Amino acid sequence: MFWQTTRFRIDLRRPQVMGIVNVTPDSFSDGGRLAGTMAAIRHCEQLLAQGADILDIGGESTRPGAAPVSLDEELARVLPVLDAALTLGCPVSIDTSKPAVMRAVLARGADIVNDINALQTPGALDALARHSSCGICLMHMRGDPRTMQRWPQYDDVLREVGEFLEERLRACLARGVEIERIVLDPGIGFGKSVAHNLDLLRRQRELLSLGRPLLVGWSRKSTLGAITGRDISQRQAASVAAALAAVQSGACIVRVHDVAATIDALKVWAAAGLARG
Ligand code: HH2
Repeated sequence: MFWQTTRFRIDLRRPQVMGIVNVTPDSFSDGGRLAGTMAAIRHCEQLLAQGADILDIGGESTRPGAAPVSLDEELARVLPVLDAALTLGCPVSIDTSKPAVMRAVLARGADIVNDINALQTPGALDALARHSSCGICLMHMRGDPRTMQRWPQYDDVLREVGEFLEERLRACLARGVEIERIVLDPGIGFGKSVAHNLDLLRRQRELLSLGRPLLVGWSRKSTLGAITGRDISQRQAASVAAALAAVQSGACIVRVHDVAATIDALKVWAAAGLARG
């Protein structure tokens, strides 16, 4: 299995670690934006030094209850970090749902667009279908980040997430997007209860029948806090355990904050011969 992206054809026979780079500074008052940009670029370099395979840069928080960020603000946060990351020799993904951001980052050479809204925003699918080769991550979310945790309800979360991802995959293919450009993500924590998220992990293999690689992000999410009773800053071990369980259940890409720890765990997993193929 491969993931075709703008500059790289990523070999997914070895699990890939996508390092998270959030460029969502709280304050611009103290030297502000430049400091945020430089810190994010340094963070990119650190994640690569730790062995990250892919960088995922985001300029808008998607945590439950997060307020939307304007287009100008998101571009100002993301573009300078993207430009620097593109010189580092690894695939660079941009986490956005805004078609104008997608167009801007693809024009600058971004390798992947990671959309928690699965290209449902008007103009998003157009922007990506017009590009000849960028990678695409289609994620399932119910509702939007402001409201998604209010009443998450499903008859069968696996079936409903699977049907949604299949519909979005078909929408891309109908627009002429090559299938090798697309990976799918069940969207852990996006409009799902603790029980739904755990169902998605336990039965994750059912999603492999969609025929595309799975990208999964458990890192530091609230379900791990509910299980362990730990604050967000203390969820590294739980995050690594969840990433490993996801890979064991067929995920090809894990989206993580704690790259070094995740890579150590995957090395042990691979050395024990637990890797597929
Ligand atoms: N989770 C978050 C953001 N983007 N993209 C994909 N494909 N899958 C995910 O699970 C996913 C995602 C939320 O996590 P985080 O980046 O830690 O938080 P925030 O959005 O607040 O920056």
